[in-house]
Amino acid sequence: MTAYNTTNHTDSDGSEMKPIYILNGPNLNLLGLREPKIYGQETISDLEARCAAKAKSLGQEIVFRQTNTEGELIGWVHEAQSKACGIIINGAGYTHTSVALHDALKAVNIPTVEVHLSNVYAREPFRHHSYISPVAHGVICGFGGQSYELAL
Ligand code: CA2
Repeated sequence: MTAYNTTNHTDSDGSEMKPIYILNGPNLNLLGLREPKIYGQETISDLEARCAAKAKSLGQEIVFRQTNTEGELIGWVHEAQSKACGIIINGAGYTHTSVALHDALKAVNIPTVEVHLSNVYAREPFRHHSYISPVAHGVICGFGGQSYELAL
């Protein structure tokens, strides 16, 4: 996945400008290829481009990543502590299962927004509980790709 964080970007006061990490969990690489009625037609690359355009309009750098592996996702959360100014995370299935992801997000003290494409509360009961929500500053769900833009 492309990383949109370029080097040597500075803020107006000359200080280093850190990117927002946009982290995506398992199976989101299938976006646009399966289940379009639930998740829409947009592919993960389309979503990345949408986020990059929104971030550019805000003068904000982003790093956009997707993984199917819990440990890799947790490693990126740890990395964000020193390299990012915030996290936007769609934990996908791990949202509803991962105490380890909860613990990792709790351990980093940068603003975190949980996002979902679908309205998880209008879906099966097992999607109504999130291990991320208690350690996120805010939650946005149900707006498709726009959830990510709102988070930015
Ligand atoms: O609505 C969301 O963004 C979800 O995080 C998506 C997850 C789901 O487990 C959460 O409850 C809500 C699923 C991501 C898998 O995405 C697919 C996309 C196309 C085809 C199959 C799966």
